[in-house]
Amino acid sequence: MKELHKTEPEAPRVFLAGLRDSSISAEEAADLAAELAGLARTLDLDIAGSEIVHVREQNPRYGMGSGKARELADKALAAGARCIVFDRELSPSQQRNWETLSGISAADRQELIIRIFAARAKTREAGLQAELAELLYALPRLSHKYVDLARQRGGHYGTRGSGETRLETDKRLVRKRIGELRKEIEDVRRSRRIQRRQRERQGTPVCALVGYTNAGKSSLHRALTGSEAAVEDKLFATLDPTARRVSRPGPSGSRRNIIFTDTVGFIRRLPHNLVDAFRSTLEEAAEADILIHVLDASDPAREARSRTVLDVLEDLGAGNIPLITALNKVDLLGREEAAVLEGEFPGSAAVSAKNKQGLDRLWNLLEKKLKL
Ligand SMILES: Nc1nc2c(ncn2[C@@H]2O[C@H](COP(=O)(O)OP(=O)(O)OP(=O)(O)O)[C@@H](O)[C@H]2O)c(=O)[nH]1
Ligand SMILES: [Mg+2]
Repeated sequence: MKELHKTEPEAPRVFLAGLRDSSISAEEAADLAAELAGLARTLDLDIAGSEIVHVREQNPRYGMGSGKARELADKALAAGARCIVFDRELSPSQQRNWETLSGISAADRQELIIRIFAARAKTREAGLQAELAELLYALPRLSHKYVDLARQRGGHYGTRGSGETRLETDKRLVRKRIGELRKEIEDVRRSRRIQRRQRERQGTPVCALVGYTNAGKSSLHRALTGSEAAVEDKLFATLDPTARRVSRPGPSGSRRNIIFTDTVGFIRRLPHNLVDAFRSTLEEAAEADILIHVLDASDPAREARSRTVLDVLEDLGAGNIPLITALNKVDLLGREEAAVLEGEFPGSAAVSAKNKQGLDRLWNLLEKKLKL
């Protein structure tokens, strides 16, 4: 099955539909649309076209008026797309309505993110969590046309069949597998907890690097620890928390240890199924003694990114952990701009993980906060 999918010559052609209503500004809609294109590129999808639809009429059937919906479906078909990807969560029934209307597959941002996680999961733990997220997402959508995007993993949960009986069997199998996965993940979580307790007993403080995907967390982790974590200009390059201990010279010849954990990146509208499935990984941040929030300072949307990260941290129960902001990629900014930014973000250090710039200031902030 996998082989068959690997040899598929063409990338699936998709049409991207950003949606804008009165709740978001034109700027934010454009930024979200650009991000959706980034997610599609990460999956190697062939972008046939894109459009930001201005939604004035809230029709629950399609999430927009039926005239607009028809127009959008026609555009996607004319562009030769095999799938329309919406930048908004589609309910299972909306997804079906779109597929009936257009005759092609309909997907949403959540599905792209879940597919990326599934495609990039390398370790057993990440694999279990990604599969759980996929199944939680798939369960209410077993009749959805998965053909297009499933090629990354080969639609292993059998959605090809048709007819009630087949679907009911699938549902039972999927539920059973979800139960197994939850149990296996709980085991992994338990051993993580034990590891953490051991570290606590040794009194070694843990610093987790958190932040938006592609902000440079792995790069900074590498710069601080000299480790070899994968750095890639792709979204969600890291799915497993990599921990590494660093020994620093302390007062009067003593040594101070600190553990740095690299973590999975955040993104706006993170699928709740994914947060649920990846809770044990995300917990690494919630259990840290201190957080370094890595922010891409060269990104014009850095304020929105920063807010997303702080919101997710709050959700994870990590809102009260001391936090230092590392304004990363300042090599792409002018010196003055970097200084102004440091003023705007209290308790921050302008750094470049790439050029190893500003790391002394970051260490100072860290040692002060940890009272090392
Ligand atoms: N110019 C510049 N680029 C950087 C810097 N730090 C990281 N990058 C680049 O930003 C991209 C993302 O870096 P990563 O370290 O993989 O980012 P991440 O936050 O770990 O990303 P995910 O694991 O995907 O969430 C890579 O192309 C890096 O080379 C920096 O200080 N300056
Ligand atoms: Mg990373």
